[in-house]
Amino acid sequence: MQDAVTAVIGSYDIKGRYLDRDAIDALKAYFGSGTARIQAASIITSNAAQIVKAAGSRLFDENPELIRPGGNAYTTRRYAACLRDMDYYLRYASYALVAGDMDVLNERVLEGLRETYNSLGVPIGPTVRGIQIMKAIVQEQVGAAGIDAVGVVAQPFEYMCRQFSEQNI
Ligand SMILES: CCC1=C(C)/C(=C/C2=NC(=C\c3[nH]c(/C=C4\NC(=O)[C@H](C)[C@H]4CC)c(C)c3CCC(=O)O)/C(CCC(=O)O)=C2C)NC1=O
Repeated sequence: MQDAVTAVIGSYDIKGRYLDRDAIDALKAYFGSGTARIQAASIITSNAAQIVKAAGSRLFDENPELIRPGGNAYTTRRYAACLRDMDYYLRYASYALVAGDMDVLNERVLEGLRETYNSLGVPIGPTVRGIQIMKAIVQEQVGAAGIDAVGVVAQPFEYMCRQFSEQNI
């Protein structure tokens, strides 16, 4: 698992080089947005249950077939599993946000997930949509709190959506 600092140090260590201008700029950007990232993560933490619930309702409003007989989130057990998955995405997004690096998402969330989803018939499209809805809610809350992180908070959500939409995860 890596963060923005260990990522930079790791890549310079491999080359055996001192941190150059590019490295310093990357580190400055990370530390410069550090407080805002942490404040945004704290908003996610405080509102997690509400964010997941609201995103779930919006997702099922848009895709009612998911919770009808034959839908993948039909039955109380699968409905709960779906919301639990949304909660995983939100929690790990908050970690990646603080880390300033997406590695934690690859390592802890995305690896092998597509195979699992395919074998259980969990549809990828609506899953991606659920993550996008959570992104929009978080951006709204972060913006409303006056935190200058509306752009960086999008990154982990967009990363997960992108990885889901590609083949080999
Ligand atoms: C922390 C990393 C992590 C992730 C991401 C994770 C996901 C995950 N989601 C699962 C199931 C599931 N995931 C869903 C999700 C959905 N169905 C839908 O129609 C919606 C589109 C979507 C919600 C947005 C459902 C319904 C199941 C249960 C499927 C089944 O058992 O038939 C399973 C199978 C095992 C289980 O039911 O617990 C895993 C491993 N587990 C992990 O440890």
